[in-house]
Amino acid sequence: MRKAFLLPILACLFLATAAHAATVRVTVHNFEFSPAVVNIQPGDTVIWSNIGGTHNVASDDGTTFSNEPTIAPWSFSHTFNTPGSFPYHCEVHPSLMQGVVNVAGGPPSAPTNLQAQAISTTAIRLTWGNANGETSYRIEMKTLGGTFQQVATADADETSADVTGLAPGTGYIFRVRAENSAGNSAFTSEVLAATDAPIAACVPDSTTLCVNNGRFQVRTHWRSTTQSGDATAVALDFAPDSGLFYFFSSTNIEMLVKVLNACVPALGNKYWVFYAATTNVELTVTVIDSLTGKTRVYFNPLNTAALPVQDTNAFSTCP
Ligand SMILES: [Cu+2]
Repeated sequence: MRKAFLLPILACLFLATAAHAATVRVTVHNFEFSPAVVNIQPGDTVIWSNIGGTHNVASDDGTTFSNEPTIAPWSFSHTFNTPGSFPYHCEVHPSLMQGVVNVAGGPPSAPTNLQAQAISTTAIRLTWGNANGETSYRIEMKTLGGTFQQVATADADETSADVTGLAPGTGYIFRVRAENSAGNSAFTSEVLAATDAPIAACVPDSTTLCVNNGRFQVRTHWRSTTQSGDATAVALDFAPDSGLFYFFSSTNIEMLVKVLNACVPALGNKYWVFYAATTNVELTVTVIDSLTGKTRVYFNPLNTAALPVQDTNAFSTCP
């Protein structure tokens, strides 16, 4: 009795699956795939039809599907049984002709191109490129030298979020991933951004350099495995765009920093921040434009040889 009962159910399931499978057509001509983005269910088939020119289709992973470049007309089909995102291109015109087949049911693809920008003294706006197949986004933040924690979420197809309640003039590191019931995408690359500082004149003191006619305030915080502190500033009267810092002893300079006026079109109309540090302790360098409050923060992790920084995109606050 039990076997006789099961068979019709299996037959019904099979019929339901087969009946569900769809066919989607993509036209190949004018150096494009139309539509370039196709969203399908597992078991669906995509048919590409070339109606003009010599082209092919080749999955970016090099294995899932491809045909040979051939002059029109031709058709090529592939049935997608595995959930996932399958970008592809024409091997004859790889930079012009790109498409993607998104097969539902798997984890989403990762969001792309994460950007972060201060919108106030306490908030940073994140933007990213939309993922595929997500039901939500998870937004994580860490303080410099801290560990990532979730600070916000965003709904499917949202591509921005404001993180609020932050400290002024302070750097934070962000990353975002897409999620759905089947799993999570990879995280975006990590992005560092700083909130604006309150607008105030730069006042030099033992830990504050005021460079470039006193417009830019520079402070450095350091941390070793056993100690930490604010670096001691050494102003250079004869070189007012530049300054030095020491951490442990005035006999032992650790850093040279300078802020340069490149406010001419040929140089990009920016203020530049350059520094070099002869150390492997943790460093947080904070540069504030006292006229606008715009803040740039640079971070070197503990036990890492500090790389030189030549940030020619530091401040778009000319003149
Ligand atoms: Cu082509």
